Amino acid sequence: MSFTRRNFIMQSGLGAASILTRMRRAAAEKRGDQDALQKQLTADPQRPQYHFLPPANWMNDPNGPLFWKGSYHLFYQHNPNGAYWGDMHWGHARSKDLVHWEHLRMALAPTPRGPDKDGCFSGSAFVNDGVPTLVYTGVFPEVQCLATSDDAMIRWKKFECNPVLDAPPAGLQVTGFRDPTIWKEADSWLMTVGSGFKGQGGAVLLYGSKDLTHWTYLHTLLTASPFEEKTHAAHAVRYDAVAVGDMWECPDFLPLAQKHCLLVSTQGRVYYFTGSYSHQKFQRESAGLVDGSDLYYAAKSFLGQGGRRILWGWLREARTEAAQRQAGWAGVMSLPRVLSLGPEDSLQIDPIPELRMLRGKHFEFGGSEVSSLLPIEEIRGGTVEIRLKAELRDARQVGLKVRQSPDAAEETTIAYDTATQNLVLDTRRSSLTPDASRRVYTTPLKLRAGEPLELTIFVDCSVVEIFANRRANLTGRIYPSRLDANGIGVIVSGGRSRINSIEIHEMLPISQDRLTT
Ligand code: DQQ
Repeated sequence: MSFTRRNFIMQSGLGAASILTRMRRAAAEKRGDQDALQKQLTADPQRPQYHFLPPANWMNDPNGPLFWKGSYHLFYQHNPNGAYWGDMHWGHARSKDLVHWEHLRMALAPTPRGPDKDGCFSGSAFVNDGVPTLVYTGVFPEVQCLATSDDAMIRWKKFECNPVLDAPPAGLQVTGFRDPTIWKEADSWLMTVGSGFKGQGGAVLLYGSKDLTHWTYLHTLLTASPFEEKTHAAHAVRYDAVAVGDMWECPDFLPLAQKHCLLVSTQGRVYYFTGSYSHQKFQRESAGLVDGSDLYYAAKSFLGQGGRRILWGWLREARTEAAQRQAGWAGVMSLPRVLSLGPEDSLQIDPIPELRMLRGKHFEFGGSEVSSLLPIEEIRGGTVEIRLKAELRDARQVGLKVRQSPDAAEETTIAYDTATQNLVLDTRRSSLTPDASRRVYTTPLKLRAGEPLELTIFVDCSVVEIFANRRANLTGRIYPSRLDANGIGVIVSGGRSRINSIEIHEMLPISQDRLTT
């Protein structure tokens, strides 16, 4: 007998009326839960106002960003069941301006008994002969799959012969095999897959294909080398390949000016390698960090309107898992960052100029010497963009306090430390609640003699994103408990500094209800 609702009712021995009543009640409860959750999210002061978020629940990696037929598409790893990692789906949203978003139906969900039955993990989007196509990883075991859609990109159909790659290359003992990226060169398709070798480090595997369905393993595009500081613990009780750097996740390979750039995520950080690429071989020449914080991960780029290379990253939470579940949401998308090639083939990173459309009330001053804390009374707020340009002079530290309560019981400090040549984000006093982590984040920033410090800081409720001198980034999460923790001030210690200019803009929300759309 087939399993229909009618058969189920007949077999269960319960009266049809009573079963239907129960089903209706369950549906109503679910609707009620959703309404209650939406109300909770709308009223949550920690929920960012101008960063992209899913409507509720868990989000991690950005997946398959694509500019197609006049719209920006963003997919992301999403658990629709709660604010915790698991049951990986691909959430989907669309935007005309990279700032305001419209949530769309889920793009990918695990297919029972399919190669992605245990989750649709990270991957990429590309266009094949006019057809938008996704490539992603199915897990247990890790395999690579395809899905396509029509122009609207709303309904995705999985390729019936999935998986197109059902195992890592024969003879290679790899630590993982996931997060594919596909692009075309002449009449061949190329695909990178994140991988690595136990005890040796991460690797990116390169494959080639003529038809997207039959793939040949070519060679490693790059393997780890002594640049990466590794804490090799292949013998540890619980060996974690990503934690020790033996597995490179989410590789992204992109042309940048006359060079190429490879991004990989491992050991909680996103690394970049720039170098030369020809005949399917990559020669790394320069390397660095995309962001100094381990709260920024799984970065993924795409080609935007006007040929700009735009990067998304996942911002993790920095509070307990219990607090995340209770909040009903976890994970934020970074602001979109524009990549370009800087001096000595370093990666130059700027916030997208489109964010300026969110600027509201504004305040600026400049040209004063400062040697202590200078509170800025004219403007306060938990959603601001701050631009500071300062000559360091003989100061030890120059920077800002943000989200400061009037009694300074809660405050977050962002500073450049001239002695250590580090950019510092100090969240030890950011929150009085015990759920929030209290840490000092640092990243190296060497200023040339006489070079002014140039900070652009975005504060958005619980998010802080810092861009320094176009070559250092630091991201943090803060959870001030007090609604009056909104003060801003310039801070100079250990000497005097000249503040050439400071500009503060209130940032407008991208939706009326913190639900993004
Ligand atoms: N997250 C995905 C994986 C990827 C990892 C699973 C990186 O595909 O390797 O949610 O955060």
